Amino acid sequence: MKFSIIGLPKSGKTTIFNALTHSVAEDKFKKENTKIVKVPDLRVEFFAKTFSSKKIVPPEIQVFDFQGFELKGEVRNVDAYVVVLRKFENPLHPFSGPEKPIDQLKAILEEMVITDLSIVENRLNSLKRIPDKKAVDQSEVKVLEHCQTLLTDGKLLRLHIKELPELNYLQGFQLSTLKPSVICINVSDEYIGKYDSPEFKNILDFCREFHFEYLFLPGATEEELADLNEKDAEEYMEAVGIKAPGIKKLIEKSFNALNLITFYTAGEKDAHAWILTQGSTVYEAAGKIHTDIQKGFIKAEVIHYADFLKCKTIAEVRKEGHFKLVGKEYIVEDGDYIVVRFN
Ligand SMILES: Nc1nc2c(ncn2[C@@H]2O[C@H](COP(=O)(O)OP(=O)(O)OP(=O)(O)O)[C@@H](O)[C@H]2O)c(=O)[nH]1
Ligand SMILES: [Mg+2]
Repeated sequence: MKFSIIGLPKSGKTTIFNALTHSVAEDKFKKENTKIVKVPDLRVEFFAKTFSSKKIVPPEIQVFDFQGFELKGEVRNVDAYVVVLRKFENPLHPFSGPEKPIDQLKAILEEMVITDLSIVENRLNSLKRIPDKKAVDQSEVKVLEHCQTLLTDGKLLRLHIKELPELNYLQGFQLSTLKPSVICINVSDEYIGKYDSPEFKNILDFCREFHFEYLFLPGATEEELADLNEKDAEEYMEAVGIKAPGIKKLIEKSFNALNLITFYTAGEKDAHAWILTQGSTVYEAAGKIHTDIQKGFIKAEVIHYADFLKCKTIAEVRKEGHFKLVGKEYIVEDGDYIVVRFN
């Protein structure tokens, strides 16, 4: 899973990148930062303990942070965006964008629409230049023309194109308005605990109307928190009035935006968390583990984490009858522990 942190220049992208990735000494002026974030996951730790696994493999996401604001190349080559909106004063680092978060978001979305429209129109033009009309897939042309109409009307493709055949045609283009975005309002500490104040009402209404996941994050404070040990972090959080590090919430929201769930495999060798799209079958899950396991799939044994928690050992789980023997079509649930039987 890959995420790009985007936002207008000096909105606090690198600050949030540092908080998220626990990098303390990042150079704020580097053009591009990237890091793998191991997502904290209590369930994989539980499975590791239960199976005395030698190694833990938590879910991983790759995060990118770019200087300034451009929707070019690598920036777009991701599964989702974290869109940072600035709501803090910093006279040393003045901001040239609009003061209100909602206007920043509208400017960013407008840029996404324009970029997507030019990609779609370029593709349409190159298809039109092909002399042999029979060589052109007319279904693709139809899908692109539909996108062109939507984008010309300023619409976000994500809210209008949801069916597989259409989505398949658009897969390779990295269209920004087709990707989920998590809106992250980067606030100064004075706003902590005041997120329901009237001045945020319009941005929150906007996020709800357009189905964006959103959250508030005091970026500078979160960056400092990431640098502290657990005890100091707790004291600091209490002092500023934060219940839990916002970064965990950011990951949660990103998972929601992408409809992701986690399933687990575990044994002596390792306890492994795997990321999967909600609604996937156990057959697809097997493919994540290994193509050979998918090819030879016979049945799978499934136990939900919650049942495991009640029983503690696998023998007890079996005794209590929490084991489900399922076929290829079983839809994996978030928190399932899976053993694939294959030949
Ligand atoms: N007071 C305050 N300052 C912040 C906050 N977040 C970031 N800053 C400061 O604002 C300045 C810009 O933050 P960056 O994280 O570098 O912003 P950026 O979006 O990465 O900027 P570019 O990469 O140049 O586009 C830095 O000096 C940060 O320390 C915040 O929540 N509160
Ligand atoms: Mg930066």
